[in-house]
Amino acid sequence: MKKIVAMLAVLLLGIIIGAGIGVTAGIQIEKMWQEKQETSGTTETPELPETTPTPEPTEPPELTQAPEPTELPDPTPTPEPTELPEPTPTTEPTKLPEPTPTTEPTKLPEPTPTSEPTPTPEPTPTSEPTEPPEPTPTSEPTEPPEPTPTPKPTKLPDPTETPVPTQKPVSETDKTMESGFYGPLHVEGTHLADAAGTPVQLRGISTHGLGWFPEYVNGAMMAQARQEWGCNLFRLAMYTAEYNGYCTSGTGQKENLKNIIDIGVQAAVEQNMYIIIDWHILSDSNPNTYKEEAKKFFAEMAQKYADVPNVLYEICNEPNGGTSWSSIKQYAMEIIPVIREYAPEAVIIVGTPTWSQDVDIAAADPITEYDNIMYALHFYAATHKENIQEKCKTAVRKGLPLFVTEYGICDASGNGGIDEASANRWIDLLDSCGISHAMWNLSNKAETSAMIQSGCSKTENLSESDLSSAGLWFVRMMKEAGLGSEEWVLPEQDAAGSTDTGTSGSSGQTEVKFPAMEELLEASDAISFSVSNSWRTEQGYGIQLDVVIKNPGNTEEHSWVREVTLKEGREVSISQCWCASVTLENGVLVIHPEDYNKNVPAGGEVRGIGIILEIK
Ligand code: IDC
Repeated sequence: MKKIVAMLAVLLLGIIIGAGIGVTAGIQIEKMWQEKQETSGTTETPELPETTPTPEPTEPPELTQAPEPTELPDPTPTPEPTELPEPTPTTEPTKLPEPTPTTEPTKLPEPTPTSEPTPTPEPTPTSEPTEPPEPTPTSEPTEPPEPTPTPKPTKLPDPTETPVPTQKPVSETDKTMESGFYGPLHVEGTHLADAAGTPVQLRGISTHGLGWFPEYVNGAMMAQARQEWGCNLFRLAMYTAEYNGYCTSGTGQKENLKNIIDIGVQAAVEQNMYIIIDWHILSDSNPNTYKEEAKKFFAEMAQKYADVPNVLYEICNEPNGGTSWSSIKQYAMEIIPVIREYAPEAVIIVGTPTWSQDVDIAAADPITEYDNIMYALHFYAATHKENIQEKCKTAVRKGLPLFVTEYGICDASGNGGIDEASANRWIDLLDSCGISHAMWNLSNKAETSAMIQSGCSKTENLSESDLSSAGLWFVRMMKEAGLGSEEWVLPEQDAAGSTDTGTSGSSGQTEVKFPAMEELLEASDAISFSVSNSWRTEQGYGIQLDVVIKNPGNTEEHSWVREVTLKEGREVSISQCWCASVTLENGVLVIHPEDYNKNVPAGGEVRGIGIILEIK
């Protein structure tokens, strides 16, 4: 009998030890967070617990074999005539074939053109007649075109109920390592807030796709972003359907990607940063495309990081291709409860229609069933200007909590010219509303939005000369916000509103302006053009025209049409257009209206039409 009791005891002990080992890995990150809680207030950087299942950080998933061969020509040459009123150019007008294979030795080629029907949000006109300048209950842009002359000042007129803070809520305390991290966050009114209800604004950077550039997700890189640049936010952009995407690449890659996320989350805990896990839909347009995968993924993430307050969940990067808000909402209503089951308070960010630009539409019909929900607003400063800022203001006035989880200071292709003036206006607006933001992208890809020089192969410990113009702008912006280390001595600012070529994604580029629009076409009293952006392409120029249709007559004009004969001497083709349809035949541009802007009152105008031409 004694013998039996003794054997049972041994058996029991064995089971307990076994179970203990089993759960150890699972609770490591929670432990890290708890340990940090106990030691908070110090700036030391504790060692990561040795037992955490850290995957090889240096091993980018299968990235060695294919040195970027001849980059495929732009993956999205097909215009997308269907979607209106938001123009939907699907090309990346400024995206050149990757010119420098040497700079991305380890990268794999870009996804094939066919797989990316709609990678780039459209360049949009700088003023959009179809957007109401003032918030209106209807989100449909059917209003008569109304010129929206000047950009709004950065201070919003006080919204009805929810006050918009007019200054950076936490700029002073942000400066130190201990601060800038506020523990678990929640959403109050239009803001993120800490437990005491103090508004919190997060600022930082987004990775490029984890499948392309996993190597920048490492502790040292994130420590630098935090300690030297002042970032308290890091976004992990995990494409679902593009190259090495989560839903299109098989089980091994899924594990790779989750490992990279885990490295990021651990480093974020270590560095007192917040981190966004971004389900980066793009060519898959509608988040419902991979909804079941998304549910599984977010269940796993929320369970794993249930007690890690650093983690925010972004459930669909940029719905596009005409995906409606109601369709996004349906998706959100299935994903949110999955996350909530494990992480009941976690902040969840929902993408909005038209590449996360139509926050005004979301504001008209927000998700009311759950707390701590925010809405993504994305912009690319050289493309998206007052019209999208109006959407931002409209949404904030209606009390919608926004999060700019992605923005660029170049155009919507991620390439092209930098528009610093527009970028600064955007940042002023965000800061004046206390809206958190993350800049696209931390990589050395040869594109303007990449923060690192394409010739730089470092993945940590970057210096000034390793940064591209976009990277330098970012560090400068953070410094000007009172963040970032004084040790960063930045080169003189580029010429204000400088336009980079985008061919190298780096600094030192020369300004590119299309020499003379008058050589190409001429205005009349019925139509005028202005160049809102231009850039060099391999064979010539890309030029973005803002078009104004005028009616010099005394009677209202119905279903207007304009024909403009191009001057000889240049080979011109239409790359994109919006808010009108445009054809080019025998050297004549023929411009037809859309339904909503087909009438021009006597002496009036139609604005907001944009055309991108390629010129050789
Ligand atoms: C771009 C990358 C580019 C990549 C492409 C894939 O910068 O290197 O080839 O995606 O389609 C977004 C998207 C983001 C885009 C970025 C620039 O969220 O994935 O990245 N952009 O086009 N929305 C607006 C712009």
